[in-house]
Amino acid sequence: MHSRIIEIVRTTTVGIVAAALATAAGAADWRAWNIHHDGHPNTAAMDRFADLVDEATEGEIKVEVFHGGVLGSQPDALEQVRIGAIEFGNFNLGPIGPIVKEANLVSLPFIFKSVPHMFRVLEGEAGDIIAKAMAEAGILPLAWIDAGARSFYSQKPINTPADVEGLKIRVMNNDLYTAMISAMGGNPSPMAFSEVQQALKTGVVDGAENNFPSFKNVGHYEVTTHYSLSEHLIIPECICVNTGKFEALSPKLQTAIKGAAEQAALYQRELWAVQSDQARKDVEAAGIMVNEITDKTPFQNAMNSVYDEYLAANPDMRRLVEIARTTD
Ligand code: GTR
Repeated sequence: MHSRIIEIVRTTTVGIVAAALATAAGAADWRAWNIHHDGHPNTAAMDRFADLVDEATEGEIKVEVFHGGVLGSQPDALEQVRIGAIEFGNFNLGPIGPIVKEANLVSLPFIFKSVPHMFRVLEGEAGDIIAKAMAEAGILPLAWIDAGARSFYSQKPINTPADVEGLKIRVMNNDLYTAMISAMGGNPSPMAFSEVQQALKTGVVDGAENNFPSFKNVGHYEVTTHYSLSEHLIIPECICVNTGKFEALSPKLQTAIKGAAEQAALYQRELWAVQSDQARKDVEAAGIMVNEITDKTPFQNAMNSVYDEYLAANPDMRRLVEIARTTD
């Protein structure tokens, strides 16, 4: 081979090997899954998280956030984080319940009195139990974030459980939600989040349930007319990481990443407070009729059979329920 070509090949090879070694020994590119699009508070918070990780680890860990669920549906992404194919995720605890039983505490309808009550429970013993079980399953929660309360929306107002009777309602992937809808006489339809808008539009389902920012961000308000404040579920979310990859990091990097997640979570909670009010105003301005439900007792009573059956089948969950109920 001509000596100049040999030289180019040699230096290029040295360059590639050096770059590979640098990545192995130094900076690592980690991926984060986010289901939301621009304009949702969690999208801004996940972008902030990536910046904070970069800063706190001095560029040793670079996070690329993939928004809009492009890396897969939530159940798929959960599996990918468990096996470490994706490192981080902004997950809702609802779809974690089928994998980590303890996480199901938050999926029991009306278990929390308010969002602050939910955070007090998570910040106490119950939160520790849930976090430990999630970490053992490979999805370690670094920080809890706000997702407000979920309410029903449909083409008619819902004021009592009888109004749900006969309606086909989309739910997230968790047997507790199918039981919840069935207990009101409705037909539950578990479905990926990305399919709900079309399903509402074409009448494949009659309604769904979510918080105001999600209702607005993915255009569900464009294909429904009424949002009824049942607030039947207050489900927290997390910024989570693959347990094995996180634990393989130096203690210094672990502290840096945990700190970044905690700061991003505080930012998310601030954004949430402002943007969920704004989302409500925006959908009302677009014509959505929002109705208060003054007496939620009939909904709560309809859930007695859901609790009875769930706790009979899962007696070990009684303790977590007891902790939540006795937390002020
Ligand atoms: C949103 C939540 C998402 C997803 C979605 C759904 O409020 O932030 O993680 O769970 O609801 O209904 O599938």
